[in-house]
Amino acid sequence: MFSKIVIANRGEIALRILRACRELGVKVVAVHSEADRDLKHVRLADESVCIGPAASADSYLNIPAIISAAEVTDAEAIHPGYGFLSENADFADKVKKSGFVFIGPNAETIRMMGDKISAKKAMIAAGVPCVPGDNSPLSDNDEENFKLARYIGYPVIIKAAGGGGGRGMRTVHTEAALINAIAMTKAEAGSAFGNPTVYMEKFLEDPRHIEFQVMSDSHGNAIHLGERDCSMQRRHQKVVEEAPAPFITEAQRKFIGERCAKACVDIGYLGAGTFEFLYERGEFYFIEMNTRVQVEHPVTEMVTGFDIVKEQLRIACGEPLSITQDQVKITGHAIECRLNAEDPKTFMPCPGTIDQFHMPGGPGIRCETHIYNGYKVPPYYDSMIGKLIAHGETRDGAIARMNTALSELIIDGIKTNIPLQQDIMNDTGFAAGGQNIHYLEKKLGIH
Ligand code: MV4
Repeated sequence: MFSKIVIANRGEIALRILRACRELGVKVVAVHSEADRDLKHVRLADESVCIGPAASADSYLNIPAIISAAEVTDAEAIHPGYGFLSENADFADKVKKSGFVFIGPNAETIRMMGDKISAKKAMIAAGVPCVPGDNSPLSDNDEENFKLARYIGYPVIIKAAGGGGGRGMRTVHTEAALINAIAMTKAEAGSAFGNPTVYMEKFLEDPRHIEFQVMSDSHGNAIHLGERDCSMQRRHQKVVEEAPAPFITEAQRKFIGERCAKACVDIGYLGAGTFEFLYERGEFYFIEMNTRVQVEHPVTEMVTGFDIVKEQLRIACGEPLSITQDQVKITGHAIECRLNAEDPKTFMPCPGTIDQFHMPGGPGIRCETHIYNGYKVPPYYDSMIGKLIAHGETRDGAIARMNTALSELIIDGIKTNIPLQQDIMNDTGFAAGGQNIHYLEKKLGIH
């Protein structure tokens, strides 16, 4: 195992990674911005290095500063967490070339998955079902594009190869709108991602968003840890996630999960990863792969009893996977509510000082947060300040525990989305389970 690593992140995930390091006897270097001196994991770390001003571009995205911090502290590896540099192939490259281990897949794998066309091609080759489309860059030939759209069948969606996570896409319902939509998406993609390449897919109108967690080692072994349903979202921000996905059968889980694991072996994947699917009318369609640990990884940990972050560290230092597929058992049901410092009605971020914090507890409750009494939520970063996870024997049991926990949770001094989460936990549609990606926005009156 490593003796010391750098955590190149902040907030709850930095604390989560620190806890995994503690359990494995790994020393921790916290790198932080000038605005983050009082973060909980910075206080708990063995060493800390200030890497720049509050703005992310000058600190958490400052590659030379982070690598210098690893050098001066004599660390062996860098854990990128999620967001920031976690899916930046150039960062993974530079970390390796500087003599450190990047805790994640190889730069080439990150690059391949960052290009949504090459990702799809790799998945088709591995036998993972994808959304119908031709999986190659659209040409400038209008007639060819008309032909392709007619062949796929309207509605179609034009997506930027360099996009993902909801950025750089346009739906097209009629032939009359096609050519302009391609031109507009190309122009936007060129300026937003530095890559004007776009591709076309069948547009699925009311899918669920279901993703499979995988872990793959450097010895040719890969496992899947089942799936999560992340359909409760607003403007591409997930609000509630759960595992397992309601109404997905053991046979479906095995079929898709085994294909994801095989794909990992085929592409030489390393570490934790997520295969994102759209699920409609009983069929799964791959859309993207995330090459990082995800915000919602705890719901998978709660139903499998498996520590994904500790396993990331073991895999990164060359150990084989600590379990085999037949040791993966899904037990009960877990739900995660994201806790945001925001107005529950307008969704405007709401930074400020937390003057009272009470963490809920009891059987099956897990609270992942870095906040404490007197902590000041800075205005410079994402508004997510933590996550509340409830595990129960059944989905209804998990909802009941989440409701109890939300009623115990006190975060005073700032506005939070706790009232929204209580509203969702008491929603009859949510209680029924299996709602699609448009459900929450419709409930909130966004059309
Ligand atoms: C789609 C789609 C429908 N059909 N692709 C949005 C985020 C990005 N990861 C892919 N996204 C979508 N791709 C086809 N062919 C609908 C979405 C989509 C979506 C997907 C997952 C979760 C929330 C979403 C919200 C709006 C649109």
